[in-house]
Amino acid sequence: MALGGASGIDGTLSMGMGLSIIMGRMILITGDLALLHDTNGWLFSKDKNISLIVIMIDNGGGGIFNQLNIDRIEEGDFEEIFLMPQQVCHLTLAKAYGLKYKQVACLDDLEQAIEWSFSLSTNVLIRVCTNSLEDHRLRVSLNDDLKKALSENLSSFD
Ligand SMILES: Cc1ncc(C[n+]2csc(CCOP(=O)(O)OP(=O)(O)O)c2C)c(N)n1
Repeated sequence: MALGGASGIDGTLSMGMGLSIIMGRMILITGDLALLHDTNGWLFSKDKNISLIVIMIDNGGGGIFNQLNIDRIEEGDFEEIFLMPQQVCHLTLAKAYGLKYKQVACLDDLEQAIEWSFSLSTNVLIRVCTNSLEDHRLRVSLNDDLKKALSENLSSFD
């Protein structure tokens, strides 16, 4: 089962841990900032048998804001106010909590990392690095292609 926080970024890890206690192994897909907001959720690991696989998409902060075209705001620093990139190393943090962790080097490695995490039956952190600007451009281009394909198909019904 996959779990994703739809709105607030606080407490996503704790919610995943809680659900995993009741329902067994599951995957939490989270951003690097959201995870940082709630790493103490891993304190639940102590003396409990929890298998929450955390797949963290690390794009160096709140990459979602790159999609809103608000980089042209008149005042304030977009990076400081919205992206908020942090210096904390999530893998070192995971180690401090006694977790197993893995860095995924490329998308092809992701499947292997997930298989590895399934073989462990414990809490795991998998870190996947992406570039939020490139991700945004890819989404826009996929969106444009989809619109084009749909309008071509619809016009063939005219
Ligand atoms: C409690 C709370 N504070 C602030 C926000 C505003 N907010 C929405 S998304 C986001 C950044 C999330 O960053 P990250 O977890 O790295 O995910 P990404 O943007 O890369 O998808 C913030 C601060 C929120 N939704 N909830």
